[in-house]
Amino acid sequence: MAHPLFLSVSPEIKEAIEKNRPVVALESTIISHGMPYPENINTAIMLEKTVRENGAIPATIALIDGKFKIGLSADDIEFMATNKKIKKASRADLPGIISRKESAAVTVAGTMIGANLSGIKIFATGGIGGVHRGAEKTFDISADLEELSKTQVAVVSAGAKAILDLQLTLEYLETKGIPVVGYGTNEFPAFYTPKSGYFLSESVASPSEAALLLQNQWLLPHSGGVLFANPIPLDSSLDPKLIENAINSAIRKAEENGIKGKKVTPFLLEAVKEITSGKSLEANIALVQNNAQIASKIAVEFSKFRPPDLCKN
Ligand code: PSU
Ligand code: MN
Repeated sequence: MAHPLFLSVSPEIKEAIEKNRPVVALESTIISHGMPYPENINTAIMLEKTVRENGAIPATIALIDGKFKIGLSADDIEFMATNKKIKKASRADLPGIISRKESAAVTVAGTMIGANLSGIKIFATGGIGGVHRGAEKTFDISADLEELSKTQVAVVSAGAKAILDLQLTLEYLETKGIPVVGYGTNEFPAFYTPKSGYFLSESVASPSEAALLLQNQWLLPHSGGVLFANPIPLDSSLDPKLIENAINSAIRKAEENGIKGKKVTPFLLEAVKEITSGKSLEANIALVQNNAQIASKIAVEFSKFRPPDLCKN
């Protein structure tokens, strides 16, 4: 594929993609807007290490000086973790930021676009954005959902953040034809806890089963992404009542402060962290690590398929 001029892929990742070796994309909004310093930088470094330990090559993605950088340097990661003014870029923000040669953290949607442009098919994150509680009035629905419907990247998540309306998020995913696949579970996880009470019709039990599902998804016409829902490990999971109360207080606080648009998600995550005395942050770190691990294993299995496999019938 011809690469646009605004795509800059690290030599290690470029070679891995060309040789069909496993690569896992990692996002930068979680560093710049999802976690405080220094937990954010430590998590970003830990995730890259986790991916390597599980047999794949990490590709942390951000916009740096107007280029989609695939594979951040240590300096880039430090910049994303410490710069307080860094923007948060989703699909709609990309052309402007690229044209002005600005830097920005990319959301799940933004990371999917960068990954797909460079040929990376597997991406690990914490939780996707979704339909916010009260969306019937605010229309606040993350562009992550639309992106999942059209960009062929697999997103390994712990479900959608519990600050959202999970039922409406699942309905939206269904309408958009996005496969939501439980990893080792038939219940949609609720980010900080493994259970939401909403059940899934699809699940896989192993990385190879997940990789096969991806192959077949991408042989179908007009298919987009796949959302893998991988529950937080039980020993890191939070008490459901504690987290629900914290979320309700955080939402009230956001309303009182008139928080809107892109600021909603970071504001709620920070407020929940304060209310739970940091417990939500610990859980968040544990679940992304778990997702990075599973994503790497899926990437290893997926890399065993070669283009000829796609043509066999
Ligand atoms: N999950 C987290 N922390 C985060 C996010 C998700 O645990 O910071 C980010 C992701 O980048 C996701 C974004 O794409 O929040 C969704 O933002 P919005 O609701 O504004 O689309
Ligand atoms: Mn939003």
